[in-house]
Amino acid sequence: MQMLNQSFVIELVLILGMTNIVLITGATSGIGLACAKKFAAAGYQLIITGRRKDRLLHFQEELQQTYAIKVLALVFDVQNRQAVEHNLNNLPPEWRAVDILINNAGLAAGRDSFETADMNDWETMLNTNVHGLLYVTKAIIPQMVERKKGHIINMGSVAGKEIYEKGNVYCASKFAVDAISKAMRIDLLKYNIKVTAIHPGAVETEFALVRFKGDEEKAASTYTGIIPLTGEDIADTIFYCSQLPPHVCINDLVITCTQQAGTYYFNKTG
Ligand code: NDP
Ligand code: 8X3
Repeated sequence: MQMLNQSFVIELVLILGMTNIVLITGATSGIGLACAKKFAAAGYQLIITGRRKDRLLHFQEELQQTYAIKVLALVFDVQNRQAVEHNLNNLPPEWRAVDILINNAGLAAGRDSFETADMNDWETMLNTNVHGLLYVTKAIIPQMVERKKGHIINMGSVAGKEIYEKGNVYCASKFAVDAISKAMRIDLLKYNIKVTAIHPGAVETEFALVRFKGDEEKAASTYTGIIPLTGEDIADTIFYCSQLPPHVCINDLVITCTQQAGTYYFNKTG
C-alpha cells in the first residue's frame, strides 16, 4: 500500500512536470550513494557521477528499477577540468536545469606527518576536493544564475573546522571547502541561490579504506570503540536541508556521532 502511494505520488509529480533534478558527485559509494537513494525515494531525477563506471552503471540501473525515476550516469574524474566541462556543458536539454548540486566527491589520501607525507597524495586531495568542486560548480551555476534558483550543498568535514595531527593537507582542502562555501554564499546571494556546507565527523564508508590505500585493518581501526555516523545519516541531513522553505537556508552544519566531539576527542567506550 505504501509502495502504491509512493508510485502514485511520483507519477503525479512527473505528469505535472514538477520533478526536480539533483546532481550528486561521487555517487558510487558512501555518502553520495546514500544521497542518491534518499533523493530517488522522494521522486527526484538524478545525475550521478563517479570514476568507477561498472558501479555507476549498476547503481543507475538499480535506482531506476527500484524508484521508477530517471537517472543519468556520467563517468568522469572531477580532477580533470576538460572532462568535467565536456560532460556538464553538454548535458541533454532535459537535464540542464539542475536544482540541487551536491558536491560530494572527495577523499583523504594518506595520514602522514608533514615531513614524510607524499606530495602526490597532497596533489590528489587538493585537485579532487578543491579543484574538482570548483570545476563542477562553475559548470552548473550558469543555469541557476539564469533561473535565480538553486541549492548548492558542499561536503566539508570537521577536518575543515579544526586541524588534527597528520591531517595537514586533507584538513587544508576541507578548510578551503569551508571558505569557498562562504564565498559562494556571499557572491551568489543576488541570484537567490542557497549554499549549504555540511561538515561530518567520522562516517563509516569507503573513506578510511581509500585513505589507508586498501589496508583493511587500519581502515577498521578508525571506527574502533565508537558507533560512527553512516552515509544514510548524512543523506538524511542533506535531504532535510534541501526541503526547507524557499526563504530558509542552513548555511553551515557540523554533525558528528555522539561519541565524537570536534576532530580530536572521542569517547571510545564501544
Ligand atoms: P567514499 O570513499 O565512500 O566515497 C567517495 C566518493 O567520491 C566515491 O563515489 C568516489 O567515486 C568519489 N570520488 C573520489 N575521487 C573522485 C574523483 N577524482 N573524481 C570523481 N569522483 C571521485 O567516501 P565518503 O562517502 O565518506 O566521502 C564523500 C565525501 O565526504 C568526501 O568529500 C569526504 O571528504 C567527505 N567526508 C567524509 C567523512 C567520512 O568520515 N567518511 C567525514 C567528513 C567528510 P569513484 O571512486 O568511483 O570515482
Ligand atoms: C573525514 C573526517 O576526522 O577523518 O573528513 O578527517 S576525519
